[in-house]
Amino acid sequence: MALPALPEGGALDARSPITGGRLGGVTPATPADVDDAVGRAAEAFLHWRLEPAPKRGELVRRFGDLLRARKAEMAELVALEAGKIRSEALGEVQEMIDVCDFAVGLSRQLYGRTMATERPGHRMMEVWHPLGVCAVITSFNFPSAVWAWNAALALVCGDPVVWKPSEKAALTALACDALLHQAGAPPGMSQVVVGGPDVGERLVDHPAVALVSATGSTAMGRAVGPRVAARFGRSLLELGGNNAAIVAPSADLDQAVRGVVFAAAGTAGQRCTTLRRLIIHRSVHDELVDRLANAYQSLPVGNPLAAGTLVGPLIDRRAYDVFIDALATVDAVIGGERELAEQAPDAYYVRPALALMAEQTSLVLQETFAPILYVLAYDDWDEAVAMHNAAAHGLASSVFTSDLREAERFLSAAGSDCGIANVNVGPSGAEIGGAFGGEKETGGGRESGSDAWKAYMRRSTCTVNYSNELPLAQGVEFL
Ligand code: UN1
Repeated sequence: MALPALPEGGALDARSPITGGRLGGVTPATPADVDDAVGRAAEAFLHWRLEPAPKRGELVRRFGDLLRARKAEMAELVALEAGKIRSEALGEVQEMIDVCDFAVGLSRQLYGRTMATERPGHRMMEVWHPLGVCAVITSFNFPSAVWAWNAALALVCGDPVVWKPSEKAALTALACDALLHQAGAPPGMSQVVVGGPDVGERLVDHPAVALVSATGSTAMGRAVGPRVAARFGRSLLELGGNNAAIVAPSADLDQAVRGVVFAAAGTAGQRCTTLRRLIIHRSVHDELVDRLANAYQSLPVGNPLAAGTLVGPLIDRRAYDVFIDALATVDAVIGGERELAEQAPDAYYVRPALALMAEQTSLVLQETFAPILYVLAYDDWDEAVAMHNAAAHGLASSVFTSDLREAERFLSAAGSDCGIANVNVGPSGAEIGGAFGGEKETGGGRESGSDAWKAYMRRSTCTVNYSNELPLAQGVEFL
């Protein structure tokens, strides 16, 4: 496995999980650089907020066009830096294109309401205004799409973006930013600050940052949320999940096998929406486990850019250690071996693991960001839902069933407690049109589609009196 030579840059190493080798160097930002970036963004905001929203949408449309034209190259960079297989890397770029299209449409649909007023000769309405500088903090596993969900919406909503990508995926961030400038982003509207927690903290605490949109671990969110709240800033948190699927007796098992294997082993188990817990009715448990075991044993693991590979590498040694540590204490395991250690000693390829568990231990209930699927059995529906909802996270969830009642119960108020609930669809691979995010330790934020745009704007409730009187609300008499 050989890596391409990329231009040399700064002091921070950019590495590829494909070999563990160095791709190039990136210049890390200092705290003063972060302040400068926020200052430039605040300056750009003063102009951009006055551009009509459909004109702002033009920029995003041009950016989407460039992404279409450069889709294959961008995907190659995503594959090199994050280790995604080509089709998933192409999917990630497609997700950016899709959200650009969505945002362009949205730029003509930032609707406010008018409300019936209780006073004669008055009109009451809400108007949505640009919010201000948005800081976007992203993780390595979706090195471009998650930023695009935020940036495309923020730009049409009138906000500049300062992006702190994962240090593990800085080259992809720089490429996205370069394309956005090629599309005509005015100075200060899109900036990247590369670095570690000190860079993130500077953004989080900066009084001129109106919104901090952060994707990462619950530990990160626990640090970010209160700090932003302490200065009355706004935060949008997307903190991963411990996603489960219930497989009911009536499930179409062919569908369940395909849905489960993609959701659990796809992206080498490194999505926030990865399936981590499989709760199978005892009547179909053994058959489904056999079929999954066969599928897992034949999954092609290897260089993500090679044709036919379905499982690429883990991001780094640390991810591998977490994987091994978790597997050390499970009841029984299928798969889980390290692969290709001789050909790529500094890379970490593993066969995804099925861990058969008698009960939901504390290990099962914590998010392990690796391709381990904990498999559990259940006897009755209420027990399955209770097991499902026992995790601290609340991101994505699924039921595989042909029983209408079970499907509806899963989607009801007494069913899945997650932000995303699916029937006969795995928990990962959500489309951009829906609001993306989850409850509990997932952080409560919503990004991407539906009305997630409201997080990037401020609401002004406006009342106009066009009468010659001055009636007071609630019938109050004064003067
Ligand atoms: C993430 O893993 O951080 O639903 C985002 C999905 C993708 C996005 C995942 N559309 O799996």
